[in-house]
Amino acid sequence: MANIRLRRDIWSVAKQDENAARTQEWDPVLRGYAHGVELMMRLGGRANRNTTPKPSLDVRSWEWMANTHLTPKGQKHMQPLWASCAHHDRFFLVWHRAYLAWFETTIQTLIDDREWALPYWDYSDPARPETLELPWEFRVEQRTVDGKLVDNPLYVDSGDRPGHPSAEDVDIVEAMSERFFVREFPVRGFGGVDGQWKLAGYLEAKPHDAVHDRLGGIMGDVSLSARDPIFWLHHANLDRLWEVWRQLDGSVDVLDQGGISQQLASEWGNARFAFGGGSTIAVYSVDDMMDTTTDPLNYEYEVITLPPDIASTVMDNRAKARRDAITSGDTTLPPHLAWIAQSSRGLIGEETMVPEDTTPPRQHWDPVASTPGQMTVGDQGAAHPLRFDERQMASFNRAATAANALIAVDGPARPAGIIIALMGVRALTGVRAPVACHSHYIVGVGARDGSPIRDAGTFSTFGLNGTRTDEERNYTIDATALIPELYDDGWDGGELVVQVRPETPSENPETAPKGLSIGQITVFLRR
Ligand SMILES: [Cu+2]
Repeated sequence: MANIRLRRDIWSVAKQDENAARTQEWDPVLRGYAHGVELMMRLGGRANRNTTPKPSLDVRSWEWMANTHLTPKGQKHMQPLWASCAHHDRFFLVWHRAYLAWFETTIQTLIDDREWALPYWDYSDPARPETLELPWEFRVEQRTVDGKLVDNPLYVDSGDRPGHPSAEDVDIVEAMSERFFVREFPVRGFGGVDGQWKLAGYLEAKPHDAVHDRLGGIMGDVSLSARDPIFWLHHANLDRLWEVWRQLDGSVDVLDQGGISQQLASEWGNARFAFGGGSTIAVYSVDDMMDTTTDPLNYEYEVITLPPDIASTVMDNRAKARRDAITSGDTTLPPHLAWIAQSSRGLIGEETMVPEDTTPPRQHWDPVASTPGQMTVGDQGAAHPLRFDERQMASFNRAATAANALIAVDGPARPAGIIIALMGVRALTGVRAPVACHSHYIVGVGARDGSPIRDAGTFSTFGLNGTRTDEERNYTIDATALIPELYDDGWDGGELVVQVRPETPSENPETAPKGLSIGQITVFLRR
């Protein structure tokens, strides 16, 4: 049996300050990493934007590694297994797990150390705000090896890595509060959605996309991001957060989840991920990826518990979602158990002992309004009034009134939820700015034309900058929490103004990113 290696928290092994990182010998974990990265770079590729397309490139080189994720626009000499990453996709977590395993094995071979394991960058502990900044080992231009100052292969020029995430960007409460790996569109699961639409799961949207975008530069450009040595520690952390989620009470991973589509079940059972080229190809099955402590993975994480404050908020959110499902009749529990749950709630309170559902609650979301065609979002943002379709509303009202017989109403029924879906989002082309679109956008809603716009949520556009111009993303924003405020604003429940704007408009309109085009905006109401 192979040894189980420990993937360490970078903060357990990193130096405390700049001077120490430059003048003292590093921890063996980081020494091994720097050595491995250096050897890979010697075989081809650097941590910058320059691409040196070579027809004969070593499979173990830095460039081959990075191109396997995605290749820069206009890349020549493509290889069959390049550009194979899965984004905004339910395979996001499992594909990247295999990718990291292949990377880790490559480093082990190059540095001839079978015990070496990739460290992870944990940035999501509110009690350690300093962890939002990169460790010094990734920021000093030179380091000390055997008493001599040498170039640091983990260093990236600040122009290629201009920023760092905020506490909000790395907030994992929303992701960890979701119990199910996949949900049905327009609702998202922890890891993605089931069905035909492509949509990021909660974890991929945040912290994954948000951290990429906030570091900016190479990391903010999906086609170059794997050239930055911090990429691998960011992804090791996301892989760890999947393990953190899996061990939380009530989490249902995809294979244990009831009600998933036949297509997903067979995709999940049959998927294989291949890396490398020529005579050195590594193949991983999804099955191989479901237990990190067995072959071929053989690793564990130093910490897979949530910080205490986050853990209590997450468990409260999960309990509340469960009570809501029971009281609204959305539960998939067998009727007698649902009845016990419902009738004992008042007597026993919140700690009712009822088995956890392994199937997501049944929810009915009606599309009630869509934009007629494509809209563009420039530097100043754009707003669209959406009148709800009368026939859709008639059926929504009938169903909603039947479900809540006690609150019959004349006008539109009060929705139990609102989701705004932005479908077919692309970056506009023809740019003078370094990027085609802003990295962060805010979605706001208003009761009617002229009403105040209330912010419903944000999305990061990681994946749209640096890729093909026909690359598309879909985003959903849950505006349910704003329903009371919309009524305060005099909402008639028959229309909604949807606004999309960059979080930070450019200071200089001349060099502003051109922005986004949105194929369609759809408003969903929950009965
Ligand atoms: Cu990534």
